[in-house]
Amino acid sequence: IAKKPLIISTWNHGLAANQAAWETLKKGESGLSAIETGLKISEADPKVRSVGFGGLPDREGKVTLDACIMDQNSDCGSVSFLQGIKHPISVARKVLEETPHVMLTGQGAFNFALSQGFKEENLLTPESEKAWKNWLEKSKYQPVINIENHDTISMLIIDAEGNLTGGCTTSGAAWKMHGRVGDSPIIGAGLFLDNEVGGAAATGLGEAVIRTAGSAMVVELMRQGKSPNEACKEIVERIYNKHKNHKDMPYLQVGFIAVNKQGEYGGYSLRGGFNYAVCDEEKGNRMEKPGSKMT
Ligand code: SD4
Repeated sequence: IAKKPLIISTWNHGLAANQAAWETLKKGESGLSAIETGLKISEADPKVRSVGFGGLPDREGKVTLDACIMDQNSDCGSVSFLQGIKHPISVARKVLEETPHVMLTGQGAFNFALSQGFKEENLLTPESEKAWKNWLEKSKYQPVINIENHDTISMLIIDAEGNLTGGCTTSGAAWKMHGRVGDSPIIGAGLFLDNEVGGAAATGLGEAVIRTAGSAMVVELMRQGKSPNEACKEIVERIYNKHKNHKDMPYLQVGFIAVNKQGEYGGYSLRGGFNYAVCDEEKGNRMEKPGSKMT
């Protein structure tokens, strides 16, 4: 039975992010503030090597970040290929609130961030630099499934009034080509919501999520009456069918989380190992493990 408010985030690092987002909601702040506050926790944590500060770099040793945020009015803001700014989710929010656009990328996103008062910082930690130097020895691009159990963080919120907000932030696939943009800043791929229906968000190999418009499709299936679990499962099945003979299949992982307008939530992944954090009034903040197509 559904509970509102409810917060759901991908992976183990979702727990700390949920906690901060929950406290923000409880203070009476907006869903956008809760998303931003929650996701900033992962972005700032150097131990999370797949998001923000301390994220693994691209093959040129540069940390490049993707993030987006979306609200109940379908307003959204997104940054991609952003370097030198610790909190891309905050810049994405500024794109939503302060510009006539949805997406800013690369140097333009960086210049915009500076104009909004963000400071340039070095995001490559000694640990991540060392990992990159080790990688250079073989220089083989092969995404790692369930990277350290924290890949992208994607978060969905349904507030006490039943309004939806969502966000994603990531340093993307480690050792990607310089300039590569994943699913996470792309509305419809890494994140989508429709306040009449529900919201969905993705983690995993962004290329596969973009090819299939993953999160938008999950929301559309919920519109047709599928539960969040069923909708996530059907899209994972579709992604599997499209990729079973694809070169990406050996390292393909995708996972979705979803919440509907009633506050029912769910998730599903291609391979096992994916989990998400859920927070509500009744059961508190905990990890849950969704079903998966493969082990
Ligand atoms: C992306 N979904 O950029 C993100 C995270 C990732 O391997 O690193 N996937 O594709």
